[in-house]
Amino acid sequence: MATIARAHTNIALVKYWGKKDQQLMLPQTDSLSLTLDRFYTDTTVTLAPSQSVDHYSINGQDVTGRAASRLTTFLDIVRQLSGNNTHFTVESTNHVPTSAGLASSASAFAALAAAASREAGLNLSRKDLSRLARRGSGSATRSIFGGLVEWHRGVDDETSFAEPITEKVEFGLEMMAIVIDTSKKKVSSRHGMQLSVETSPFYPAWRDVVADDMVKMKRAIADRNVDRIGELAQENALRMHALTLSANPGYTYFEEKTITAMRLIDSLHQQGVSCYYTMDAGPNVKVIYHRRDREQIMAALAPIFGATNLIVSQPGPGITVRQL
Ligand code: 2P0
Repeated sequence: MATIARAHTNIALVKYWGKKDQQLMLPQTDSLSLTLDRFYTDTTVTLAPSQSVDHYSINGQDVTGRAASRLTTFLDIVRQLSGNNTHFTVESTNHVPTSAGLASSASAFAALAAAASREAGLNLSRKDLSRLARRGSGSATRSIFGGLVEWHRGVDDETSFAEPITEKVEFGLEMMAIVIDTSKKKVSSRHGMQLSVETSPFYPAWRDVVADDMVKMKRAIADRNVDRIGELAQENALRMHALTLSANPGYTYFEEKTITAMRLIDSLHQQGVSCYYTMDAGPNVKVIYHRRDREQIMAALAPIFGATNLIVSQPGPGITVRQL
């Protein structure tokens, strides 16, 4: 027997950038994201009573060292919850277009939470799966659900979970990833966000920004207003990135091509095309727009970035789990 789960990645429109409790993975603020259909992880988990340790592979490569200990720490939580101390074999495949650099711990830990908990005999609700995925990676909390998803920061393990705002996003909202190559080593989001919490003088203001943006973003979603959603997401992303520049030591995820993309989208916007950008803990840029404007945006970006580096994604579904 084995259990296989598929989870899609998500991109935050109101960002999570900082923890209040690093052990329980409680965030400082709420956040809100769009799950994408184009990028996902399939994870197969098998109980392995003969093994004295867990075994992992990602895309056919064995996982060892720090990455493996992080996975074991997570599976220990599953063992504790289920009362089943057996070890696991975990095989993950990331479905991300070749070398796009968009692989994400969000889909990875959401899929692992779903597959491992079921394989260990638990039958968790989606809310409880979201709480469990949170222990692996903050953004994974939201990848249990499809469409537009809100993560309530909560005050403890019980109250920090995600829930969908609308799982069927049928008003034209679309996202295009601009793949920007990087060979530079980035600051991990885990380390980066902690540095921002501890050293950025802007951090207290960020908490207020997010509280305000959550209300505004939910109103824009209720109004099915793609233009307003994009505008708010861009503003929120820029303010998140101000927390990296204002940390001590300051750092940035932007590269030259990131800035080039931002300027190009700004100029398209000034020409009357409704398009906006958001960036995460890396140089890639995601464009937010209404699907009717896709061709026009592609035509403007392709000569600079190359058509193969533009990946269009629709809103995606929530987690699926099946036992083989
Ligand atoms: C987000 N990001 O809301 C934010 C915006 C990146 C920028 O969540 O330490 O991999 O595992 O909780 O979830 C990336 O951070 O960090 C992230 P951990 P995670 O999507």
